[in-house]
Amino acid sequence: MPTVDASPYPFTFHPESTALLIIDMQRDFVEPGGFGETLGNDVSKLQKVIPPLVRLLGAARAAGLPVIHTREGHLPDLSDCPPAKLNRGAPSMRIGDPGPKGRILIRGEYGHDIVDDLKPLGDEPVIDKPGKGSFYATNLGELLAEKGVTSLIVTGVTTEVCVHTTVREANDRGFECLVVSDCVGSYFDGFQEAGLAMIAAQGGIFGWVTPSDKLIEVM
Ligand code: TIU
Repeated sequence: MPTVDASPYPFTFHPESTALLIIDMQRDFVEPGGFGETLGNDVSKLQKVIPPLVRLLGAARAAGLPVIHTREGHLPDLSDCPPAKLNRGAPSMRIGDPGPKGRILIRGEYGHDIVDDLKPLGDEPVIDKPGKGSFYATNLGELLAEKGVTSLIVTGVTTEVCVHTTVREANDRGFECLVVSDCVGSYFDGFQEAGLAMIAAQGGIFGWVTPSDKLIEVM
């Protein structure tokens, strides 16, 4: 069985029960003029995730692992966006407002879609989610059960928000999670470091962490 050098100890996985999960690699988070920037973030910080993630995605496809993409966003009428999310803080634009890449964080808009470099193939499921977690109000749990997946290779953005929420949800559902350190990204350097440390601390309380080169070598 493939084993990857990881923190806090090596991660062993069965290729037939492991999927690559790519969380929210949307223009709205990684490009100017989207949701991330409206919240006051420097979106260029997330762009460095793309090249290693392109390599990892290629390796996963070549190895035949299922690949699942997620997108955070809302219905055009905002009926799935709780007021607590819509009205929070003082962003420069709110969810649903017209931005340069379409309505902010709305399904079907250009800005809501996945960046070109990581475009899903036709047979790769894309899970649309209204929340930070990938399991909340989605069919991800059922999809993974159908595919017999019990381990997740977790990538995407942002480390301390949607990646962490998803990894925590996955843990409570019994999945083993390997988080790929250079394939997840944060707008905040301190959160990136702490977010990764939290996953592997306490004997791997939420899972394992490894850089992409070690994983690609094993794949
Ligand atoms: N703001 C932020 O860091 N993240 C989000 O709002 N969503 C995701 O992480 N995808």
